[in-house]
Amino acid sequence: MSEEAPQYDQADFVVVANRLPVDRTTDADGTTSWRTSPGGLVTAMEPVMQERHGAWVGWVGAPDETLDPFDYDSYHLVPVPLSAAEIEDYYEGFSNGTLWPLYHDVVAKPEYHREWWDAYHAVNERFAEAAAQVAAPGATVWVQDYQLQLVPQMLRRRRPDLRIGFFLHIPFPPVELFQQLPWRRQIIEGLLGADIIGFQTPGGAQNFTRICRHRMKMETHREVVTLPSGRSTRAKAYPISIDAKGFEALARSRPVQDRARELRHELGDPEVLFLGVDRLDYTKGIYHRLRAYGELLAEGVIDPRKAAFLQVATPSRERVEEYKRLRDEVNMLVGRINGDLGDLRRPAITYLHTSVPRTEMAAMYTTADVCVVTPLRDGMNLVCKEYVACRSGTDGALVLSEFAGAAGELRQAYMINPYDINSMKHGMTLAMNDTVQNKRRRMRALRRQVFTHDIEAWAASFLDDLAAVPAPQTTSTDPQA
Ligand code: ADQ
Repeated sequence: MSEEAPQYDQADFVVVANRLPVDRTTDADGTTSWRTSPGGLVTAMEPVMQERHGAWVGWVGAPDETLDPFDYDSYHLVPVPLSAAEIEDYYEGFSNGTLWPLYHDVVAKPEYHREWWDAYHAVNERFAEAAAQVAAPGATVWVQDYQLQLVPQMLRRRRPDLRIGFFLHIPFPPVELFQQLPWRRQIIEGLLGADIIGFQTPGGAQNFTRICRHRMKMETHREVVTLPSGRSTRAKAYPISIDAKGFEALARSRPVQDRARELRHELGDPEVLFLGVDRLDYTKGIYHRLRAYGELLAEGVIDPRKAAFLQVATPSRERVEEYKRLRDEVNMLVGRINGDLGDLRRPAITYLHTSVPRTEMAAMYTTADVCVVTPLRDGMNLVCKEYVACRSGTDGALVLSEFAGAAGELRQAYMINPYDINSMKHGMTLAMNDTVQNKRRRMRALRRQVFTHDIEAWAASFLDDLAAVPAPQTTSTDPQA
C-alpha cells in the first residue's frame, strides 16, 4: 500500500492517461473554465466515469503547473504536474522521439538518449503514485498508452490489491525492431504489471507475447503470459472504435447537411471530391498520398477542372524536429502541385494546416466522395471509421492503407499499399470510377462493421474482461510479481 494518506476521496474506477480529458478555456472577461476535450477515449469513458464516479489522472497540458485535484461533472480529476524540462525529455523526447517512431516500424529514426529515459521513468513514477493515492481498496485502474508503459508495474508494487488494465493505442512492434530499445526489458516488465494488456490488433498482441517467450524466457500459452512469480497476464486485441451513432446523428443534422453543401460549393462544386484528414504526422502517409494524387493529375487520369482534393492536417508536436521537417515538405509539395497543375478557378489541392471542429469534420465526411487514408503504419485510425459512420446514404468510397490497424476490420475498403505509389494511384482511381452498386455494397459492409463494433462495445469488452480477472492474488512487492 502507498504510505501517505490520501488527501482526497478515493475512487473505485481510475483512468490514467498522459492528458486529462479537459481543456482550459478563457472567457472574454478573463475567467477560466474547463471543457471536455473532444476525442474517442473521452467519449468512451464518459458514461463509465459518470456511473462509477471515477477519477482521471493526467497532465493538464501546460508546463510547471501544480493544481489540486478537482471535481468535474460527476467525476474527479487528478492533475499531474510536468516541468518544462520533463515535457522536453519525457513527452517530446522519449515518448515522441523514441517510442513513437520505434513502434511505427521505424518510419522515422528513433533517438535513444539516457536523459530522456530517466525523465520517462521519473514521470511514470509520479503518475503511478497519483493513481495509487486516488484508487480505493480493490479498485480498477485503466492505464492508457505508450507514454505510461511503466505505470502498471510501478502501481502494482504500491498497490497489489488493484485490478490493473493497460491499453496501447499505437502498434506494438515486432521483436526485430523492439530489441533496438536499450530499455526493452524495463518496458516489458512495466507492462506486465497489468492483469490485461490491450492492443489494437492481434498482430500487436502476438508481437508482445513472442518477446515475452523468446527474449524474456517466460511461459506463454496463446494470449496468456505466466510470470516467474506464477502470476499471469493476458495480451489481447481490443480494436478501438468511435461513437458511430453520435457521428451519424451529427452528419444527418440540418446544420451539418447545410454546411456540407456550402463547403462543396466553396470548393468549386467539383464532380469528385477527395478528402484527407489527419494529424500532421509522418506516420500518416500524407506526403505519399499527395504525390500519388499529383501524378494522377499530371498524367491526365484526373482532370483538375473536375476534381478537388481537400487535405486537412492538424498541427501536431511542432517542437519535435521530424515534424517541422514534415510540415515544410508537405507545404512544398502542395505548392509545387498547385503551381504546376491548378488553375485560376481552383487549386489542385486545398490544404488546411489547422484543427477543425467536429461539426466541420462531419460536414467534410458527408460531402467527400472519396476519403483517402494512407498511413505507413497506424495503431487503428479513427478517421476512416468516422467517414464510414457519416455515410448514411451508403455512398462514398474509402481508400485505406493495409498498414492501418483498421484494415483488419474494414476489409471492404479499397485497400492500398502506401509504399507503392502505383497501388495508391490505382486505389484512388478505382474508388473514383467504380460502379455505384459496387460502392454501395462495400459501404454497407463497412457500416455494418463500424456500427456493431463501436466505442461503447470496445470499452465494455475490455472492462468486462478486466472485471472477470480473479481478485488480486498477491501482496508481494517483488517487481516481477
Ligand atoms: P491519432 O494518431 O491521433 O490517434 P486517429 O485515430 O486517426 O489518429 O485519430 C485522429 C482523431 O483526430 C480523429 O478522431 C479525427 O477526427 C481527429 N482529427 C484529425 N484531424 C483533425 C483536424 N484537422 N481537426 C480536428 N480533428 C481532427 C492514436 C493512434 C491511432 C488510434 C487512436 C485511438 O495513432 O492509430 O486510432 O490513437 O486509439
